[in-house]
Amino acid sequence: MYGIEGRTAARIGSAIAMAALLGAPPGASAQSLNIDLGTALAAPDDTQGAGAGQPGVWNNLGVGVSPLVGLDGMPVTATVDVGATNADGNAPPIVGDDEIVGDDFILATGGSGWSIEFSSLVDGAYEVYVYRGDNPSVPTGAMDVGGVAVAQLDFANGTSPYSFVLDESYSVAELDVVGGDLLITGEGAGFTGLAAVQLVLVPVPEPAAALHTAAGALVLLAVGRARRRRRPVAV
Ligand SMILES: [Ca+2]
Ligand SMILES: [Ca+2]
Ligand SMILES: [Ca+2]
Repeated sequence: MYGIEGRTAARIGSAIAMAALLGAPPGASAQSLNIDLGTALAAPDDTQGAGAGQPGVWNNLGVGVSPLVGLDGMPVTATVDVGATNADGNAPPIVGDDEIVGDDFILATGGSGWSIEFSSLVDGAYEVYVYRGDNPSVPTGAMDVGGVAVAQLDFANGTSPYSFVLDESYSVAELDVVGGDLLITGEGAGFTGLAAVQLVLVPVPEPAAALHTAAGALVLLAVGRARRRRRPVAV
């Protein structure tokens, strides 16, 4: 009898361990990020979802290495290194909330180009949104977003006042982050710049959810069997 109980307990234990493993918080949601580039204006409001439709706290970044906060305002492990001539690009007048994103931007002069290098991101599939500034003299330049070529965004194709229009004021690249690193660059003659970046970590619900459900069913099954075995025999 003891042996059967022991094996049952072991089965329950392993099932619970598996469920805990599969149900463990992936820390994934913490890696979707809103990043406003340019320090001429303060960060956009938390309600600003921009092109990604992703409201949350915006990091307000200039040039150099910066820590990052997630959409909930809490620090994340990832950091970013922004390379540009300066973070002073601006495009007054400011007409509407969307221009808080587009009216300030990092600026590269003399064809030097700009770069945004993330480290220690959570690996996975991302949608990366990149935004031009609201200035006719400062296109993005031809971009490389984590190995994906993205055509230059410039004011000539844009809307007025500045608003979020796909392939006019912003573009989206889909890619996989491996090893925590993501490099975004822009190159072109004369002035180039970038106004904002949004990282959207794409959830992978199908296999994970199915496994999670299967593990949960296994636990219920094991517990149910154990209870039946433990039921006292009527005298
Ligand atoms: Ca800003
Ligand atoms: Ca403007
Ligand atoms: Ca900006």
